[in-house]
Amino acid sequence: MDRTNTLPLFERGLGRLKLAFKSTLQRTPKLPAPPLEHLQWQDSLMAPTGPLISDRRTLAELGYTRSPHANIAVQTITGLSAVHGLFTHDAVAALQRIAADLEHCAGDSDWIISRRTRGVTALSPFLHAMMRSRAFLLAISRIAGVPLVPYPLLNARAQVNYFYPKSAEQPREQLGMWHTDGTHYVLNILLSDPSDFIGGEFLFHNRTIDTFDALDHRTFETAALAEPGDALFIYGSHLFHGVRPVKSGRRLSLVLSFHCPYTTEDANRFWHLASDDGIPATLPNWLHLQWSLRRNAARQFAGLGIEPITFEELGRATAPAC
Ligand SMILES: O=C(O)CCC(=O)C(=O)O
Ligand SMILES: [Fe+2]
Repeated sequence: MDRTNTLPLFERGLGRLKLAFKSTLQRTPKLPAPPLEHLQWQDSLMAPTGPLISDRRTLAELGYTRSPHANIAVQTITGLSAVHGLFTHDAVAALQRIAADLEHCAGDSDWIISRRTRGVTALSPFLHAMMRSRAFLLAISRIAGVPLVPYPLLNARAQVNYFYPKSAEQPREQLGMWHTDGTHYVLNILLSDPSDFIGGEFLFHNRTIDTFDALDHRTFETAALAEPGDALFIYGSHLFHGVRPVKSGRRLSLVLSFHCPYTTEDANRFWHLASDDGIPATLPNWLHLQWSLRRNAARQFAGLGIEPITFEELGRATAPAC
């Protein structure tokens, strides 16, 4: 990869603070009503044979020696995993349609991803039901190596990203800057057919975050996303990643975040959220997040109306209660 293809790095420190004030002043107007959906989530929309994993590296294999969770071994947590055939063709078609319909709620910004619709589980009953399905959560938990629930904060739970090439109407380059996510467990699902766009590669740095250098491409890899519906699962708070500009066609993706209810650690920081949502909206969200993270696992699963997913069910030793 040559230098002209280098992605910018998302603001840190003071830059993120400035963005928080800018976002406070530039709140987007109230969103239009979401489109009506005729599609309903059913567990049969997941491939009966389960997904095929073409690449799995634990956090230990990425170079981490200490686990971000006091009660879970670093060798068991997935750092990245390339996931194929998680959904049936019908499910991918449904997700593509929902993502395309949700674009009328999308906003443009200077944030990591320039064009996206956030909080999509609140806008789509299909996505809402999918994220609360025990079968779906169990499949993602198996990929992650730890039991998962949907991320408690609605805005950060699910988003659809839209990437187009530069044009007269859209002179700004749309890309996903180099960044780490504000959430730990993140499933990045490519919805467009890779043959329908040029560029838009999902890049990641294949080592720990403290070894990241945006100008040193030797540790960068491209995720193997070959079909619509293919996904890269990442421990997003500990893996630098980004999406290169789309040169032609369009690229849509669905990004879902999860939380391990047997842990209380969370990667999100007030200023990370505020740089996205502005300060006033972040205050109540932040308090709600802190309260949610402190509920025990049994209550978190009960809140979803499903039987708890356990470490034993994933073939792992129990994590100490916390
Ligand atoms: O669009 C993608 O494939 C991933 C984007 C991403 O990293 C994010 O939304 O945090
Ligand atoms: Fe990301």
